[in-house]
Amino acid sequence: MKKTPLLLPALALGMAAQAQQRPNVILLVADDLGYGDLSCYGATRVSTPCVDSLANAGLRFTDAHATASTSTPSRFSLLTGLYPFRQKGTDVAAGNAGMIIHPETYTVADAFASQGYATAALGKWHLGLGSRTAQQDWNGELDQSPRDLGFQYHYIMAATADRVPCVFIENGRIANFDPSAPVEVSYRKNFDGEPTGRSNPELLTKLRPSHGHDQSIVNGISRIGFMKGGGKALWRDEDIADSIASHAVAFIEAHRDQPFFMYLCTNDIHVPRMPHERFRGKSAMGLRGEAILQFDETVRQVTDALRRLGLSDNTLLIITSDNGPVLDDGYADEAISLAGDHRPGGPFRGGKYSSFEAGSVVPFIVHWPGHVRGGRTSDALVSQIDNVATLASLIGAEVPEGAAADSQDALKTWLGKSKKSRSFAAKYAANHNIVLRTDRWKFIPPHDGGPMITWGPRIETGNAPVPQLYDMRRAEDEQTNVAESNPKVVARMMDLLRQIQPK
Ligand code: NG6
Ligand code: CA
Repeated sequence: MKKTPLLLPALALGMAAQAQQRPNVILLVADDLGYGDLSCYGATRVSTPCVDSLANAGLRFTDAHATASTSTPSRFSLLTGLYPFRQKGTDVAAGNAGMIIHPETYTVADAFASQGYATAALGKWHLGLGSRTAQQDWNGELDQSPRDLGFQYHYIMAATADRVPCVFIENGRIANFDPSAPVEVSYRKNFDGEPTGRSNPELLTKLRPSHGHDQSIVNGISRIGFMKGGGKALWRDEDIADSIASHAVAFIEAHRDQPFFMYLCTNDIHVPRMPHERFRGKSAMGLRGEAILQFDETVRQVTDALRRLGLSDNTLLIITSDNGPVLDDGYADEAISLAGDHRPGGPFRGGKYSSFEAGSVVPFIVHWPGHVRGGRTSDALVSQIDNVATLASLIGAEVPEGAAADSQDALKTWLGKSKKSRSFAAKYAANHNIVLRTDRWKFIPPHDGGPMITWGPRIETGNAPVPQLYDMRRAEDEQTNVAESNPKVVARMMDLLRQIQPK
């Protein structure tokens, strides 16, 4: 239970005035947007003018890390300040997973709520809903939701666009609920008479799967998992970005006079990539490029609203991604054939899921006029694990003893007032290997399994039977394993791994 202190009226008044000046915070998290996918990070085959202008007026980090190379574990850390391997069941969640962050766990939203902020989660959620897996009452009120984690408002997708249920959830209930079409969800078996991508490929009018994604069909696209019903509540993929942006803008408008924290997660550029018709034909890279353009436009819609409401100067905006890029992630959207020489992971090796750097090195831009000096880059090593302690520090929230245990206050570095790196960044690959980065080194402990992902995406796993050590100061491409000539560094890394992952 959070306690509200009793305040003397005069004091309360003073605090209210002060409250007006406290900065709003928007944590804008893209999905699967790679280090090399923005033009401010070197992309040339796609242009992201809005993000670029924020980078130009803010601070752009070149060595920023997610804690995982997939979404659920990465977001778990971002919100809790705990590494994903601290808790069982933080892997990529099904659309009917129970809520993965437990209500008693301290979150970044709790920090903001404790300081009188209005808090919201919008867009991609992918951290489970309801107290029990597969037991949700989708047609009533969910018994656990982001409201139990400090978010006073939410308008979210339960999981991902490629997973059922294909509806938005607003404050614990299906948004635009259609009583004539109750929703049923299963990740075990289909509902009688419902078509699937596998049995009814003729109904796949918009996209076909390249691997997996052959179960329930919604909007001419087959998904992972089975669902029935939904009616008018079902989303149209082409409208997802606009729905998220318009709800974000509405939230900003409603809270223009009160400090707010918004965890704003786009669906772009995750699969199925089906951007709005107005982006069609606008990118030489096809649907994946168009989804990047759409992401940039979402950023524009949000920053335009801030400007219109006079809130730009008093809003700290962070733009980042949950994990690295993938081209073919299960739909035949020509992402590979149209990529040309575009390198979605920038100079880094691997991609989403991988132990190599492209899996978890992410764009990271901090924009706050008057507080963060513009036009600069920082090569300090930063990690999203520090989000909770850093934002708590920004707003003067006290993190309770033992909470957010892996998170450290990196505020000076995030605001560009210091170049100090984190001592290390630990990262959880999709195969559960925990890999380490320091300013100088990348370490991948030995791991079973082949060098390539076998179930679809053409991405290197990073697996090797021997320890891998790369000197990141000399090359970002993780090609020359120097483990044998640096046994002491390897021993130090193994030691560090033992320390952060108590048996
Ligand atoms: C994989 C999906 C992929 C994507 C990923 C999660 C298949 C074959 N592939 O299992 O399409 O949904 O999970 O992505 O099912 S994430 O960015 O949300 O972590
Ligand atoms: Ca992702």
